[in-house]
Amino acid sequence: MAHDGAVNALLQAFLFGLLLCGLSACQAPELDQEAQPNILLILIDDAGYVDFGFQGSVDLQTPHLDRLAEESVIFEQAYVSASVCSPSRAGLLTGRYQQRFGHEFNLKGNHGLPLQEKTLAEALMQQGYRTAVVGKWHLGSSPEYHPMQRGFQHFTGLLGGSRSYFPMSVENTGPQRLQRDGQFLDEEEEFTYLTDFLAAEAARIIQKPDPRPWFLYLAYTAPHTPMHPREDWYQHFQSIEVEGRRKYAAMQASLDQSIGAVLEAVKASGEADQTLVVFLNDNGGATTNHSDNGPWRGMKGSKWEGGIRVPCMMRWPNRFQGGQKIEAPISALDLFPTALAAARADPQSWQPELDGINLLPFLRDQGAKARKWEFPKRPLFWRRGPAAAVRLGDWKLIRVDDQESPLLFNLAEDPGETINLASQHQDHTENLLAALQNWEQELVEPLWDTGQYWRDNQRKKHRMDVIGREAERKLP
Ligand SMILES: [Ca+2]
Repeated sequence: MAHDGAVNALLQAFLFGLLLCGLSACQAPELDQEAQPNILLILIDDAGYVDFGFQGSVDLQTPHLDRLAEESVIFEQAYVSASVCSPSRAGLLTGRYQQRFGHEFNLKGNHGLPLQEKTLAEALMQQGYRTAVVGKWHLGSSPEYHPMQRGFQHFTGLLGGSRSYFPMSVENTGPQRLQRDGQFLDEEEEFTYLTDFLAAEAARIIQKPDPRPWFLYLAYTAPHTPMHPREDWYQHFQSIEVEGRRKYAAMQASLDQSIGAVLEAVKASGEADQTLVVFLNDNGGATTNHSDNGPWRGMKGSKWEGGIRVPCMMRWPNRFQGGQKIEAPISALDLFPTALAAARADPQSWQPELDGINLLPFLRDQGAKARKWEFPKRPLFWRRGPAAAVRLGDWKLIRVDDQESPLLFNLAEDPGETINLASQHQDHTENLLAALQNWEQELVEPLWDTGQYWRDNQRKKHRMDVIGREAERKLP
């Protein structure tokens, strides 16, 4: 009978299992070590480099992120692949230089992340993950680009790039309006402040009973404009005299509190030790939100360090030790292969080929005294229309199409990029320029362009005589 047959099959499988492991050697597997971790990818928007306690801020308060930093590996030279929102996300979620598939510029019109590209969510779904995005999408608002068409099984958030932090009217049916799994929300019913709401939604995903590991891409809009603080935090920071900075401080405090609540939900799930938490900013501090990029030259939109170098940390208690600081340059493009490897897939076998590297072997494992390998020396590239850049080792070259010769800096000696060494070091200039041009051979024409105004803006941003925050802030 069918029932007996099934029992027999089970019994045979059990006996076969006993044979395989041998009675004495059959120990419980190291479940915590071997299980696929949950993956929480937290992306924030337009924050300044030093606008966190753990990055040295003196006027802001980010206690939850500071605690996360103590428990995490800190990447001191982390870069995103673009200095504006949409292409940075396109690189992050595909693990590929976004210029390879024409997503070079910020999003415009009905465009979106090209449909032939596969996202990290699709890759992790193949590995048995349940996948969700909460927050800002900004990779296309037409139906074919909807996150639920791109590997995310669940979506709560906005399709657009920014919006009010307060509830919107039900009459608004644009890409700013919040939706949950394809249905517009009645925002006034659901929340009073967006940054708080995203934490509640994230917690809901984390707490959902489901045996599968989860991947949650939590993309905050904060502290992107508009500058909408919560009133209590705004009152809390009354000692900050500059109005815009006071609002920014309040928005950062809300962001920190929200991330704290999400981390608390992870802890309450009992799976904090087997959850890989990644924290990243999508581009440098913007000129319009009173963010502080600290020691770096330039802001959002530029190839200067202030445009592309961002705070980044990772925590996975079961796998690697917290408190490590990694000095080697890393890229947001490394997070795709790192997540794949964490999920027990082989990043090398992923098609199309990824541009980053799996970071896990370069971190000190729990219990290990030393790292297994040293970071490879590899070039990192950037380009958005008229301005492009490449970094290799301590050297960084910026090429702008209306300047006669490229700019060359030694970041170890001159982290503020104030001394152009191009004429003194023609060898480095030529080598880096050749590397950049080789990389460009592999790229395609941009599928859209944001127009002449932004092209000129790029050119002006990279002039040697545009220096200092006041001058930089005149070029949004
Ligand atoms: Ca941004």
